[in-house]
Amino acid sequence: MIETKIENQILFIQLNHGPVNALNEAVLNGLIEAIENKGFDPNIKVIVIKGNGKCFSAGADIKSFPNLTKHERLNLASTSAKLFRLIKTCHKPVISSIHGVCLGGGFELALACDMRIITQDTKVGLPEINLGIFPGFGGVRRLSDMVGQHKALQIALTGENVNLNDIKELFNDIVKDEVELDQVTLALAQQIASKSADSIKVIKQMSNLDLSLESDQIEERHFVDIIDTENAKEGIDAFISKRKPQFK
Ligand code: CO8
Repeated sequence: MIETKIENQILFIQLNHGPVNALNEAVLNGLIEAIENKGFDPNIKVIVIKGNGKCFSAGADIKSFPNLTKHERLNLASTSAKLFRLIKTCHKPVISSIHGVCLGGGFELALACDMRIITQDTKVGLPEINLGIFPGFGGVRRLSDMVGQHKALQIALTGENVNLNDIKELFNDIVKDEVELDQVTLALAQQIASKSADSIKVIKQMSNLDLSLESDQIEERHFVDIIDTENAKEGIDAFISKRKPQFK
């Protein structure tokens, strides 16, 4: 259900649960396993998540809902929360590369990633309300933070597919088709992978912190330490010697 490959320090994770990459316990656990196993490997600098086949994901596996016991529903909720926390806390930036359909839990997964690139014809929305449930993978909270409560509420309360132009701030790029999606995703991942692993890790951590005094202190400590890394020595020396740095 989850396939992985590593190329040029990029971990590619593919959802492979046709026809619409519905998210069930096994798929979510597969994602957790992929990130836990390889997402902390010092040789990996970026993670890309993409759906195989016709879409990114149509959300949670609706067909499994009627048979889930209360215990299994609780497991599904806690597994998704674990995955989304892991995406935030792992040291690598996670890019979701989105095409076709990105609905419900699929959209919530994309929102939990650090960056998003999407094809212009992708169906995006939170249709859970049409099933008499709600976006239980943190989507309303994340969306409120990212596009404002007024837009998040409209999306979640109507269940309508969203015009991408109304939420374009969510995306690093909106591209023409899947060919361009793969090119633009790879170019971004490769560009990041050419940088220092130490800088990538700290920048990702900083992006999750607020502007409190405590966060200032964490940032100060990182700044003091990062200058001692081999990568910083290489980057600074390369600048002074007018050459291209070779980062690890
Ligand atoms: N789960 C299971 N099966 C699905 C899902 C899904 N989410 N979406 C589509 N399928 C199935 C269809 O039933 C169909 O199966 P079959 O061939 O056996 O009839 C097959 O996939 C293909 O679907 P369509 O024939 O409908 O194909 P289309 O290309 O016409 O449409 C769509 C594709 C747009 C994806 C359409 O199927 C659709 O709108 N699907 C529903 C999307 C949706 O409502 N998503 C929200 C799911 S609920 C959710 O994500 C909750 C998350 C939080 C849960 C928290 C729990 C703790």
